[in-house]
Amino acid sequence: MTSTVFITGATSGFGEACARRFAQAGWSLVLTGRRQERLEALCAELSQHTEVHGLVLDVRDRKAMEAAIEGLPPRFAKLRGLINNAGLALGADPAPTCDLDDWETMVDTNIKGLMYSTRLLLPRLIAHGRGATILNVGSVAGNYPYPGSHVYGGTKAFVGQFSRSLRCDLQGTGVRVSNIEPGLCESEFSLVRFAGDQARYDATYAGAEPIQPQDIAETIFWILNQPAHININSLELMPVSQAWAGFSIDRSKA
Ligand code: NDP
Ligand code: 8X3
Repeated sequence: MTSTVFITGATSGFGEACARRFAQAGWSLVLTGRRQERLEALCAELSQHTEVHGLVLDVRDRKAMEAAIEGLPPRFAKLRGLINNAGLALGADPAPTCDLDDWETMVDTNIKGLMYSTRLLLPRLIAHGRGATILNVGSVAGNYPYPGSHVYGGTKAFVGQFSRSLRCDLQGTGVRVSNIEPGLCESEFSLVRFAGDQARYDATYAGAEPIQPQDIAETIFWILNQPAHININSLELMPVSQAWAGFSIDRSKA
């Protein structure tokens, strides 16, 4: 039977690269995203190689998520993979001056959206059983703080702990849960974070040889294709150019 993977946020970056990687291997795809034109173009392209079902969806909209998932054609009754990828960071200003609406949007997308897709699709993953995988896209920001990471880092810390907790509840079902925690990767992520500021985007990646979306897709593909008795709990990856910066000390009291 053909394997099916459900990918949230497939209109760019990691999600799009995953869609291409899994299509190349013959998996059927359910692809989601808000930008309809991009989603339709990707679905049209990949449907020349495999079966593709597109859902124009905002993961923050619980009712729309419920309706779309309930309305999936019967051939998607079983899923071998769920890639919870849709997410974003908004801004990197210090906590006292940043925008509370941005904080709310990050929580609604990175935490609540991921909760909705997970809970609503769990029965279909359990129906597949052994070898099925929930792959959550966390971040190094969920493991280590940096100035301006505040709520974004908090949402990704949620993803890490939620992933580990889910494993406990899914023990015995055969369904695996993995969390990848990438560092600096080049994608529209930084354009979204800096509100379309191309100069800040360029400065983020300049000279750093960042990880590319295709690298992440290859890692995710490897995780989902591990033997069914192995669960990759978490996998943290950075470009070689990136490392930790150490503690900072306020010496203004001197
Ligand atoms: P992109 O901005 O390229 O992709 C983000 C994807 O998420 C898009 O397809 C976007 O689609 C979708 N998305 C965002 N908000 C929503 C929403 N409300 N409803 C549905 N889809 C949504 O960034 P990346 O590919 O880099 O990011 C993917 C994931 O990886 C995110 O969770 C991010 O936090 C994480 N990550 C990124 C890193 C990086 O350095 N790039 C490093 C570590 C983790 P659309 O706008 O069409 O809805
Ligand atoms: C994205 C990586 O370092 O910009 O999650 O937070 S970082």
